[in-house]
Amino acid sequence: MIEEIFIQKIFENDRRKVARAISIVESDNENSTELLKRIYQNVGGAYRIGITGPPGAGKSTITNQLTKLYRSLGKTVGIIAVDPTSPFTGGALLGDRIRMNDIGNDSGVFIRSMATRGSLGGLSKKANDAADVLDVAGYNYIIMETVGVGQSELDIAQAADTTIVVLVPESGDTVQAMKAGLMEIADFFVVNKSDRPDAKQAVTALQTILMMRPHDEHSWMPKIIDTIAVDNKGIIEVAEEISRHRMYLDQSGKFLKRREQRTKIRIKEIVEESIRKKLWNASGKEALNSALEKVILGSLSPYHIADEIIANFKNQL
Ligand SMILES: Nc1nc2c(ncn2[C@@H]2O[C@H](COP(=O)(O)OP(=O)(O)OP(=O)(O)O)[C@@H](O)[C@H]2O)c(=O)[nH]1
Ligand SMILES: [Mg+2]
Repeated sequence: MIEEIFIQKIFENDRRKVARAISIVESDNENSTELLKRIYQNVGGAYRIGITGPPGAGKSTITNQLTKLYRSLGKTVGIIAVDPTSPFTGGALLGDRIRMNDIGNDSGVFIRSMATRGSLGGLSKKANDAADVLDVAGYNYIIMETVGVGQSELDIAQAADTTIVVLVPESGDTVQAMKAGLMEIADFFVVNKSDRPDAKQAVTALQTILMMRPHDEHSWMPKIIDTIAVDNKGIIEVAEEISRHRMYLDQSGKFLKRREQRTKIRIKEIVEESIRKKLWNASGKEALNSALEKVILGSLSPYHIADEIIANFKNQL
């Protein structure tokens, strides 16, 4: 049972209550469902930015600089970092941690990290739920940083209004990005670490790949922006491109379509998570374990057992 005063405090952006609310949604229990239902009427004010890319590309550095830029414009920023090695979790080098501190102590910034370790399923659901909490707390921008490696991480990055893919000039990075499915989800690219020698070639190579993709004059063409995030170079251009993309979404009517699509995926995710949890409750697990021997000895196939478990599950519904 969640008290009304608690919900009100979240809407007022009471930091401790917001932190508590995120812990509740991370726990993913009945309280979490109740909380998310009750705040939902206020969701939708924040603009969501997904930042993804290979490990160490500079995603956190860009997030940090972008946040400082938005703060200087009077905007507030909520950050969700899904990455166990991220500086936001304190797992990084001292230098990175110091850089994070200068935004971490700002009352207009809320940083939350979520570990991928140990939470295989539902990560994307939890990250989106946490984003809803920050949204209703009134943050203008929500930045979601994920390492672009697994499907779950891609789902998170894609659940944004604008998705940025960060690459570095190293040869092969672009090829890797293509393999990881990063090319399809990018609204624009950032080639960070442009202080490195091969930066120009990397941008050209990326441009060539993008030109080969089918497009016409009406479709959105992802731009490539080179940055040196450590020196705060190119960050204004990143912010401008976010605004340009936002305007494009608004004017083309794609903004609502995108949110519609996102909502659809999200509902499916919630339903699937809920079924999965119910399915493997105590009786589901027991049925599975007690049937194993018969399957190993060959008297029943795994499909027989699966049918039985599903039939049991239907009866419980
Ligand atoms: N030379 C150079 N180094 C940079 C630049 N931007 C970031 N770095 C450094 O690259 C390292 C990784 O930066 P992060 O911002 O932590 O990268 P990340 O993508 O968030 O890393 P993970 O979250 O661990 O995947 C740090 O040591 C940064 O200081 C840049 O433009 N040039
Ligand atoms: Mg990081």
